[in-house]
Amino acid sequence: MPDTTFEPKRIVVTGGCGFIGSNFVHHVVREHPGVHVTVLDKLTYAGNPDNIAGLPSDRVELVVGDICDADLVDRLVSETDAVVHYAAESHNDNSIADPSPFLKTNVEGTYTLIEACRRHGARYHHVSTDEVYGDLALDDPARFTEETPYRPSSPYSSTKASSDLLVRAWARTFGLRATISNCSNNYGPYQHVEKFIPRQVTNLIDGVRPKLYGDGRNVRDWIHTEDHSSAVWCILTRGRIGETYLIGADGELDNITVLREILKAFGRPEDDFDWVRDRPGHDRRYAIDATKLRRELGWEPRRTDFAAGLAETIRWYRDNEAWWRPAKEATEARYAAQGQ
Ligand code: NAD
Ligand code: TDX
Repeated sequence: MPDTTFEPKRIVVTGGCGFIGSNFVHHVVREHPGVHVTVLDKLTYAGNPDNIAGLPSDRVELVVGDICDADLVDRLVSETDAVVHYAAESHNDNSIADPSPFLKTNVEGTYTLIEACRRHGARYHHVSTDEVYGDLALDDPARFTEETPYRPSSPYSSTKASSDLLVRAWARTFGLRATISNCSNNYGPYQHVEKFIPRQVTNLIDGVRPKLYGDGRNVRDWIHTEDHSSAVWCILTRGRIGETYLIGADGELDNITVLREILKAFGRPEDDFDWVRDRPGHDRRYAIDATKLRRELGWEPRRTDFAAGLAETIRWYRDNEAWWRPAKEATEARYAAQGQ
């Protein structure tokens, strides 16, 4: 275990009105009382200020703006101890339909942030994805580790990989005080209805059949977003500068198994769904080996009962229709245009 701890008093959280970033903001407010959070968020279709509504105004400030706005970013970074960077275009299907905002936000946005952090000597944590490693075969005993070569498949994952490489280069060349984490698939409340689990749950609430891509056997390694947040805090405060840590909770499941679990929760027969057009370049399997994070920093996930976490998430979508309803129609129209 490291014997030095970084204790930030002020942090900037980019993308703090999105799914995972807002969970992190709640986590910090709840678990770390001395810390002030400035959220920088552009409020794209995926950002919703309601995600952080009700948090104490002396602890959390929302700045609506773009991470590509160098002047704004410079000012905010000059006033903070650390930046935790979640803001991104995050959805693979959207990146196939139009890659351009992914390049702008994920690559140029990261560049803008790390330039400001190097100017002001701020600590920087970069939130990334296991998708930078490409995919594994279903029968491959291997899992991703920090040593796995980068081999991204989609426009989304290639822009995330690009941003990771910028951070590595800035750490080595300019001494940027950076860490990187690559996490597996998150689930939980406040996830946009374009993503797999919320899409199927809200379809079923609407009496619409769920939609499964390909043969349904693609494997994702699920982690509750609360466990992702505790891992990011752990790396921010105790991780070694310049290091990458993989985050995962041993949650491998194929899509059809997850879908059948959701159908069961709605009392629907297990084949009550539609097969739809597969995603081009669809990654087969993701699997994380989080040994480094567990051994070196002593982190452990707590929300490892997937069935319980899924039931709670379904309940949240049933109870919070006003939150997801405004995005549902446009999302489904987009999918329909793509034959999905
Ligand atoms: P999300 O799409 O729910 O939220 C993204 C947030 O970023 C939104 O609030 C949006 O308004 C904001 N944003 C987008 N472009 C911006 C810009 N140019 N300037 C400022 N703000 C901007 O995403 P998410 O699922 O919460 O993912 C958050 C981060 O975690 C991303 O970096 C993603 O790559 C990473 N990640 C996600 C998963 C997952 O399962 N969803 C897994 C591993 C890593
Ligand atoms: O309707 C659907 N039907 C379906 O079968 C949708 C929306 C998805 N799928 C499949 C595709 C994937 O195999 O479900 C799986 C999960 O899909 P997504 O929710 O789109 O997630 P994924 O592409 O795995 O990427 C997610 O995890 C890694 C996040 O969106 C990324 O931001 C993160 O980096």
